[in-house]
Amino acid sequence: MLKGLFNKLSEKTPFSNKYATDKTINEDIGGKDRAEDNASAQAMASGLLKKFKNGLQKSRKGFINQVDALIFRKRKIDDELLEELEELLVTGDISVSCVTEIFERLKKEIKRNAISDGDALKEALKSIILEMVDIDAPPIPWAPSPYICLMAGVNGVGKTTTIAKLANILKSQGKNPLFVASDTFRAAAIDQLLVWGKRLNIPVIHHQQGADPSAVAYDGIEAAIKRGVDVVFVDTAGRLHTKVNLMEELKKIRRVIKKHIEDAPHETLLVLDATNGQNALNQARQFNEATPISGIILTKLDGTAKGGIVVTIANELKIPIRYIGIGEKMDDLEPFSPKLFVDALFSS
Ligand SMILES: Nc1nc2c(ncn2[C@@H]2O[C@H](COP(=O)(O)OP(=O)(O)OP(=O)(O)O)[C@@H](O)[C@H]2O)c(=O)[nH]1
Ligand SMILES: [Mg+2]
Repeated sequence: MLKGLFNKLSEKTPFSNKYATDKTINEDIGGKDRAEDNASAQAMASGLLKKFKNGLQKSRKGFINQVDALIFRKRKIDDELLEELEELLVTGDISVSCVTEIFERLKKEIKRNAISDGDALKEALKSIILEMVDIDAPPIPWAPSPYICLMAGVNGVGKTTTIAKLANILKSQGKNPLFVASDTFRAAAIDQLLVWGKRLNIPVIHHQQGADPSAVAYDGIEAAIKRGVDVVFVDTAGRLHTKVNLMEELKKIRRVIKKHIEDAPHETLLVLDATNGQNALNQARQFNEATPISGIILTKLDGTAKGGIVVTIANELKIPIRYIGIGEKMDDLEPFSPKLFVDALFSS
């Protein structure tokens, strides 16, 4: 079981690949070192589970507690229980079409008598949800250099803060990031990025408020090439005079970036606020129509009691969720691990 978890954690633990993760292999080959490595990796995994559990505390105490209460109050698995469960999942921000899919599968399991009690029902629900959030995608390679990440999303979702958190993770892995302040809509947006740059010792390419965002991006990529930086984060505005402008601006920024590097941006990461519920899904659809989104960062999961939005976003869009934001602190951004997410959500 741990093997899958290890693969998922590979971004966080770049050294994990070289270690055997199977307990029997460990014991057979012997080697105190390997056993110790495994123990420390297990400790890391359990530390992360704890972090996920804390971050998802509101959802665990919210809709998952209600699911538990329902299943164990009723005990008998009948149509009434299933109907109530359906409603609960929808109120937990799992979209109607996802809930329909979940129940088609659950009912099949019930029919073949694979589910006979509440525990089995909960386990089946957990494994269906795990499959739904587990979008198969190779990890972000963060190469070639400079690796260009365009950050998109409506205002207030956490783009700028997430850029800082991500850059902080990459710096700790020895990478050399650069910030580009293409949100020129508000002076405060440029200042905010400058403050993060100063705090993290990361250079910021910026113009004045009201400048052309694409021109800033052009200069930013040019500077990145000249300076030999590894990763570039292009911050963009979440609010312009109209939504059409916002999408057109993003397209223009992409075109301008391509003038320097044809394959760039290598990532277009859409930041979504988990507390926006179904609205987040609508935003994702709109952005994805305007410009191809390569990954999603779901912020503020700590602020919602309806963690089901993760299921909706992953399953409806089939775009990988790359990171989740679980707090306001610098280290409150974690690579999204489907297994850890589901384990944390359903844990007591
Ligand atoms: N609780 C919580 N707050 C977060 C998280 N991520 C970001 N925030 C907060 O959300 C607020 C908005 O964050 P910003 O990074 O300024 O959002 P933005 O998308 O850049 O906003 P605009 O520049 O206005 O488009 C800040 O107060 C952040 O601290 C998170 O994962 N959890
Ligand atoms: Mg911002």
